[in-house]
Amino acid sequence: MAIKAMLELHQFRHSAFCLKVRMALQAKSIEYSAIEVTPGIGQVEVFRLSGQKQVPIIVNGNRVIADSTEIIRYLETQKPEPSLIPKDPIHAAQALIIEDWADTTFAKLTQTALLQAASINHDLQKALLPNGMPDLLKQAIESIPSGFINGLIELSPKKEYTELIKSLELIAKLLASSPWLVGKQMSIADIAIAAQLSLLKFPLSSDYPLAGQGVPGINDNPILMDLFRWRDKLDESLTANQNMKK
Ligand SMILES: N[C@@H](CCC(=O)N[C@@H](CS)C(=O)NCC(=O)O)C(=O)O
Repeated sequence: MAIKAMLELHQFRHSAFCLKVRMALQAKSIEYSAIEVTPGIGQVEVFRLSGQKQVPIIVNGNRVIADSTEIIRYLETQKPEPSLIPKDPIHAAQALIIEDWADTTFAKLTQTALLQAASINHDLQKALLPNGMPDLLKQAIESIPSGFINGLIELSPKKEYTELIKSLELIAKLLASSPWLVGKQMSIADIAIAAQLSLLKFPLSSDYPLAGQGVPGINDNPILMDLFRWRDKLDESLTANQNMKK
């Protein structure tokens, strides 16, 4: 195994892509230290390290990798077991297609739903702000009128909501007869979908006051309860994995 002394994960703690990488690290029982990046100024260091400004990035000795998919591919080479990209080539193709859909089309829908919920719920807005942000700045953001944020993100709520529900129902169907989206074990597909689901209902492992919060009409939708239960179970098993290691 070629994981150096302590692998660093540079992240925004509420980013689904960063959660996806944390889940992969937990699944593989790789110890890491999480470095919280301040949006804006903190991204200068991310850029210096990786040549681009987005998180997550990981730093393993002198290797720096950006992008959650690339990071997981890299982790597979450094610690192949348990494998998150199935060995069977057909299963691998299915898992990577689902992962790509989760990171793009599905991510856009979950992000929009969360932004929309936060735009009318100041508590949720406040909970999403980075930990290290000065109180004065937090207060300024809290006082931005909701309508202003709504205007900025140009929502077409009805269409996106319908599309989101349709996608969630399809995922629930895939999981109705198996705990895994592809094959007989957890893969990158499960992790990518579960990470995006967390924007709709934050897992209990999230910090207070975000734990359990989410998008009204979705996080409390009875039709979707099994889906969120699946996500919670996955989250719990990975958290237990991480605790055992310590
Ligand atoms: N394709 C990337 C997406 C990463 C991404 O969108 N990161 C967001 C946080 S969720 C980010 O860094 N946004 C800040 C920015 O774009 O300046 C991945 O899979 O890691």
